[in-house]
Amino acid sequence: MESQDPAVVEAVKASGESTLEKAIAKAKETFDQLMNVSLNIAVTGKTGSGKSSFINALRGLNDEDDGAAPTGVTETTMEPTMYEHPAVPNVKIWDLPGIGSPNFKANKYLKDVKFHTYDFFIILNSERFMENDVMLAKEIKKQNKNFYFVRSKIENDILAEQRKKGFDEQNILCKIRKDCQKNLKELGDPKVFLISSFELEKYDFKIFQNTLEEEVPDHKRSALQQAWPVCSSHIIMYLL
Ligand SMILES: Nc1nc2c(ncn2[C@@H]2O[C@H](COP(=O)(O)OP(=O)(O)O)[C@@H](O)[C@H]2O)c(=O)[nH]1
Ligand SMILES: [Mg+2]
Repeated sequence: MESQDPAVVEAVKASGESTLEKAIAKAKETFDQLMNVSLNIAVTGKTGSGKSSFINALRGLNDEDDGAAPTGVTETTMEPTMYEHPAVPNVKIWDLPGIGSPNFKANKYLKDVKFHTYDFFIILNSERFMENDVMLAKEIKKQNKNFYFVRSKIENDILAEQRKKGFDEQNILCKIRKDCQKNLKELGDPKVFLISSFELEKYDFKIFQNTLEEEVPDHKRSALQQAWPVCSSHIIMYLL
């Protein structure tokens, strides 16, 4: 199975093996090991956007339950805190402090929360698209990583709009979704989910859960490609 493709020849050379078969075997071993390691997902966004409440919802906990992430109307998350995903092994969800509070000013935030150490991100936003969302998305893109965009507290938007004449829930949801997508188009074009951590049966919460569970292998693969430059995409292609 010798390939003439210069990129493959180069990748075999970089692997330190003499043949493509051996390079694939070595890549597979490392790949299997790495697929068993953790995927670190950081939940980030503005302070008070609902990050900790969202993580509790993902873990099937109420905010007051033992072991739940502290939530509240004042700043409660003072350092990155890890929670295991309840259904997917090796997935760690990190509850990050909020960006933009006096304790975590935007200009120092990335360093303070060790932003570069996570593999995948969820940006949570509870209102209009803001400058800090752009900054976070750009930073994730710069690191060649990916994120989902979650627009939270969506039931509040519905409640406010209900007071207007000609209210149409689907219309409002569609408008918010399109606005998020428009703002994110140049910033990685991520999947957008509209959720309420208080009404999990409504909106996109279930879709979010399913998407995350289905896409964990993809996210691990991308993390692997970031972490292991020798394993070029040409070799990985043979493994999948
Ligand atoms: N209406 C509404 N309030 C929410 C929702 N999620 C969180 N909150 C409230 O928003 C406030 C901040 O939530 P928290 O999870 O602590 O935000 P964090 O600072 O991003 O971690 C708390 O009072 C929560 O109860 C939601 O989906 N809908
Ligand atoms: Mg919090």
